[in-house]
Amino acid sequence: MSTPDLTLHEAAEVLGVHYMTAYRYVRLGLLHATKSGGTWQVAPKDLEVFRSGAVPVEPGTPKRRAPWAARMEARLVAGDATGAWGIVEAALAAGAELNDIYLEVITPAMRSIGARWAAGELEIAVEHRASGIAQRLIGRLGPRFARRGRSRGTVLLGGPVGERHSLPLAMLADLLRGDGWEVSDVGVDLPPESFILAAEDIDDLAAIGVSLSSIESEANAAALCAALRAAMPGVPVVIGGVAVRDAEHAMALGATGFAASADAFAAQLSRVVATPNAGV
Ligand code: B12
Repeated sequence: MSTPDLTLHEAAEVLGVHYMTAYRYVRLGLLHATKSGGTWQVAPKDLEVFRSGAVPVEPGTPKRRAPWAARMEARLVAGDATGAWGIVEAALAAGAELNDIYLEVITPAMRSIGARWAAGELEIAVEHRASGIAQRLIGRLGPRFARRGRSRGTVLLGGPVGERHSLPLAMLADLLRGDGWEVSDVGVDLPPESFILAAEDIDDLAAIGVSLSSIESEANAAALCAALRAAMPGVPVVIGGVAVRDAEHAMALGATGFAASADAFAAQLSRVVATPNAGV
């Protein structure tokens, strides 16, 4: 017979800490617990993992880098928005940069959730709930990416008709803002005509970024690239996102350029500013 789960009060007693301290461990994803009938339950094996130090007690302790992404994933899967924000705060307090929170914490957590959903391990409702929490985290973090001073130019970002993955676009927008660009994020599922109107409205348009996460919207992405290039000659139209395999795929979709990541795109944009006719 297996040993029964402990209540969080019992787990706190075993650990010799106050209940609220044990609760904080759960919130930070340090101690795995599940909620049953309104109370937290800790499996003896999870308590052992915690006690063995496999997950460090103090976030950011030297030489034992805290597994922030795994903790974030646990909070997102549990639907625990407060705990997820706690992970963000703990990671920042331990010295993580804002970019790291997006690229090293939230992104791997969301990708893993996507893989687990695709493998049939997680219900779609769990993935949707996790997306909602990620959206709120981005909403709170976004304003911190703002840079003072003159903008380097404006980048227009959006996704084609049918595309529903707005989170990648929102994170990309903040990462570029953090790099000194003004960003106009017109969102996903946008008809080419509206995208073009938004482009025509920008005086200092440096480049257009099209985001494609779902291969189902590939044909619409190609139509969007063609329409943008016809309406905005000379403006680089770069495509990226998890559904774009490589530069060859990007060219086949009619883009003028490809970037495999937000960092790669930022580097390309910097080259445009340094040499205005270089293209992206
Ligand atoms: C959350 C999510 C959803 C949410 C989206 C919520 C939202 N508001 O965004 C919902 C539930 C709506 C959803 C729906 C679907 N989804 Co979904 N989803 C995801 C998931 C789990 C996370 C996406 C995310 O937030 N990633 C985190 C971001 C930051 O990471 P990122 O994509 O790497 O973004 C970075 C870079 O790619 C880059 N980048 C992004 N865009 C661009 C653009 C340019 C120009 C450049 C330079 C760079 C760049 O910069 C970003 C920031 O660093 C992914 C899993 C995954 N691997 O991404 C699946 C995933 C993208 N979804 C998938 C699928 C299959 C679907 C559905 C078809 C499911 C279905 N049967 O209904 C639908 C399709 C909807 C549609 N038509 O678009 C597949 C896509 C496979 C494919 N390539 O076609 C994935 C990969 C899951 C999987 N493992 O199978 N999904």
